[in-house]
Amino acid sequence: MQTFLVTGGMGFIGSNFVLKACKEQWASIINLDKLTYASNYQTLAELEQHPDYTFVRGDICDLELLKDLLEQYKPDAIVNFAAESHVDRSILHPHAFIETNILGTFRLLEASRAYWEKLLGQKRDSFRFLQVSTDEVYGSLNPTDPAFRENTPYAPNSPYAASKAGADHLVRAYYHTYGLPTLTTNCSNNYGPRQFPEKLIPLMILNALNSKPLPIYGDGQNIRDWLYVEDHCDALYQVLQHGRIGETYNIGGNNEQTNLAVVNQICTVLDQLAPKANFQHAELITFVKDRLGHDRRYAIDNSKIQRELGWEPRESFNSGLLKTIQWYLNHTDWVEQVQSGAYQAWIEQNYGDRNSSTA
Ligand code: NAD
Ligand code: TDX
Repeated sequence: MQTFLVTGGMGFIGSNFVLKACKEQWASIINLDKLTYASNYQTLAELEQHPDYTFVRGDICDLELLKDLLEQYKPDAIVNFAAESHVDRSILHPHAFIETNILGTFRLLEASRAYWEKLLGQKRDSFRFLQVSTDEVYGSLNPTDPAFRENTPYAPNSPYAASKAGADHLVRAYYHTYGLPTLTTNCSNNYGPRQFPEKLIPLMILNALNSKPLPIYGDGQNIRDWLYVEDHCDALYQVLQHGRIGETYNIGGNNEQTNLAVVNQICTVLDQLAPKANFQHAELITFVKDRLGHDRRYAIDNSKIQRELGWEPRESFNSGLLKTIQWYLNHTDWVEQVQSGAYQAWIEQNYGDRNSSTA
């Protein structure tokens, strides 16, 4: 069996990838994660005794640690999920985004290059460095613009997007300059189990369950393309196995939705699964001040990954959203853990004074 060094595997997408990798025996996993606010150690508690899983707490900015881990575990691939990932936080406090997303990726590339250059034969030929990136690097689309393709010029608009773009450029440079066998994926908005409830879908589910306002930025007409997280993980595995080195693959759900439509759909499902006696959940919708520099629309053209690797999204938005809501309803312990005092304090500090009006 192969060995993958996964970074950020205690976060949302990384943890879903690690679980799938262990369940479907894709590889032995070494999970390197700093355990920031966005991670929850309990997320992968079920793997603690798994023979193919090792957790290491650490920072991708720590070059010596990276070199030691590569020497010790001799992975066949590195899958870089580790990142600061929340756009609103990047607007308020960009520093950590530059550190982890740019400097951390740079250090990981440096360690990977030193390791890969010493490999021999088949192990060297088959080694891969996979950079897990985002559609936000391409900037914002107008309603009639064609969807992002792999050759769409980068035009990041938020500090988060700019930091991911910087990292992607470094990955590209390490392929072109040193021949490091890299792959880059640019994926649209993921949803599913284990997402930290600062992101739209889990935030709205948990606020609605707790009868709290559902804050919609601006007019609610911003469009995102939503992909179920397990479909994303399958795509990443296909790219690792069969992607052409040095290439970029866009990954999306063919599922453009306005934010208001997404939140209304969550409310409709919750009216069925967890009805309130006196009101319907949609009555909690509250329009609030818009995000600074809020990108209007993202859309992904999936044709390259579909054509070359035969991947396409499988989960429909209706069933994926239902599964996601059910997961949050069935995992109240996990929810309580992530809704700790520190998280609540951050929300109060940053959004407590937001101007708002009830819809
Ligand atoms: P997340 O915030 O849920 O998880 C990030 C994980 O990285 C956390 O476990 C955190 O502890 C860890 N981490 C942060 N800084 C670290 C560091 N310096 N060293 C080691 N670990 C560190 O993020 P996510 O939503 O799971 O996103 C994972 C990756 O996928 C990111 O690179 C993100 O840019 C990308 N992506 C996310 C989406 C999405 O919709 N969530 C879409 C496309 C791409
Ligand atoms: O309370 C909210 N109200 C609201 O209207 C929140 C948290 C979000 N929104 C809007 C902003 C966006 O238009 O919903 C949309 C989705 O917001 P987020 O969940 O914060 O995601 P987004 O900013 O689109 O970025 C996400 O997708 C791409 C991930 O967080 C990134 O890591 C990923 O790269």
